[in-house]
Amino acid sequence: MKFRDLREFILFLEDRGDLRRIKAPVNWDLEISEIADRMVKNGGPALLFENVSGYNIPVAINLFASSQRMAWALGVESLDELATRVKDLLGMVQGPPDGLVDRIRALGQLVHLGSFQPKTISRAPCQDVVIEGPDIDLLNYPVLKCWPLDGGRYITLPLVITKDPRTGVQNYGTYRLQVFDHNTTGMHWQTHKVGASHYRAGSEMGLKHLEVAVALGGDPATIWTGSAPIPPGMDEMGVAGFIREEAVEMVKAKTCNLLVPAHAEIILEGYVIPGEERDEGPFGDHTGYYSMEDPYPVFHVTTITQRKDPIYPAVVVGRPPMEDYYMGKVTERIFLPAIQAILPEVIDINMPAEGIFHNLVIVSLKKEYPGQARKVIYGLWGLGLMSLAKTIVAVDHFVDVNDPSEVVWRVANNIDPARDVFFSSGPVDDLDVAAATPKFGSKMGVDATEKMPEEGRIREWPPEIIMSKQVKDLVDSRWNEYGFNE
Ligand SMILES: Cc1cc2nc3c(=O)[nH]c(=O)nc-3n(C[C@H](O)[C@H](O)[C@H](O)COP(=O)(O)O)c2cc1C
Ligand SMILES: [Mn+2]
Repeated sequence: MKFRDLREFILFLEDRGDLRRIKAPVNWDLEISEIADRMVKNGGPALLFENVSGYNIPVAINLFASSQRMAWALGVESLDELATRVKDLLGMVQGPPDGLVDRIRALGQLVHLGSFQPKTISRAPCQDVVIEGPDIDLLNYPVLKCWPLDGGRYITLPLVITKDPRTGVQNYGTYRLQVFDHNTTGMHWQTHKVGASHYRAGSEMGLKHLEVAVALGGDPATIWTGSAPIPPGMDEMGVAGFIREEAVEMVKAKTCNLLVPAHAEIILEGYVIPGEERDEGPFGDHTGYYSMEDPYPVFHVTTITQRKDPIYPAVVVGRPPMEDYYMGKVTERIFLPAIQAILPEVIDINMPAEGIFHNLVIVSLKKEYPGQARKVIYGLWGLGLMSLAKTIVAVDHFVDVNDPSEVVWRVANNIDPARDVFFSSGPVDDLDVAAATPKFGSKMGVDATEKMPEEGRIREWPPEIIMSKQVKDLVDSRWNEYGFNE
């Protein structure tokens, strides 16, 4: 299960009966969005719209919109396989391997890692056609308008590539692009994202232009890395290579000094000018609310390269769960071992769809000393984009964080609100709708673990209700006798 590009993945999904081709004419203006939304909510297949009115370029959507498709996209049948590989890798990096067998395995992995580094090739399908000057028109692509109050049409699944002007290291991020006209778009990298930090560094250094390339399509693991908060300075393409167990092939962009994925469908090349900003929005966002107008940099497209017959990839976000939930869930699974490397008492984490990642995090931990749940909550608030988490709820290790019924039952029972709910403040997501001011606001920690005497609960914790094994066995053995199975 290795995909060179988007079309191989599409054919694979079709082969598995998990992709539908729609030949009926459909409109880019809200209609595709409504169809895609219904399909995600009903567990439907990936969609390839082959007849978008006014266009001869098909639109692929919902490619990642289920746990199974997301796993396949990353080359595995189940995400656990990938999480285990990440765990092994981290174990190897962290501590010295124990026995000889471990040592050989670790060595093998390291050698392997080398071969997963991106490779630069000189001729690439994404550059089969080169479009320049007056021929550039972003509206030649079936860019979607997703929701009625949207301020325009948005490119929703781009891989935005920039280079840190201080270090030269490339970053890849999925930041939507509002199409302003034939050759400019908004560049919606939010404050806490790596693209925005490159932009601020470029401004400080007095750069006239910050080069930007945007890849649409590519192999699915590469596309996904754009949505993952890979630590800055770590090359996403190395991560994609590790996931696919095969190096990602890159090619030098035609007109800027950036490497782009060779097997993408379409590449937009251009730049942003530090200081030049324009209102972007409104946009029906993954919060389930519109994000209203806000100034963001303007992306000037100077060259487009593409395949001869490109496929245009898109997602629609809105009230959860939607496609981005499944993309983010992988991040949660893959980053868990990394979090455990720093907070070893953490057992599991769940960011439920309704909490759209930054609103609600549920974490279970093996508590051994007083205050440990708070240590974990504060620890998470110090980790990368976890710093944006508005509410973190901590439960004991035996609680299944993925079972909302159990979580609500335990939390509601276990907390003495004045003692166990505590507040802090810090950076909040640009998309937060509640904070009084943008970007800064309050946070809530909920310690729903069973309390120790030192934590202020001096009464003994009551036993949980569990029927005795003797009686269970008795009832099992007499079940038919009661007449229930007749
Ligand atoms: C479908 C989708 C759309 C997204 N749109 C945006 C966006 O417009 N702006 C943004 O800052 N982050 C957006 N994100 C989240 C970022 O891609 C994510 O935070 C990622 O870590 C950014 O890359 P970076 O860590 O290199 O900055 C989106 C994620 C997904 C899955
Ligand atoms: Mn990144």
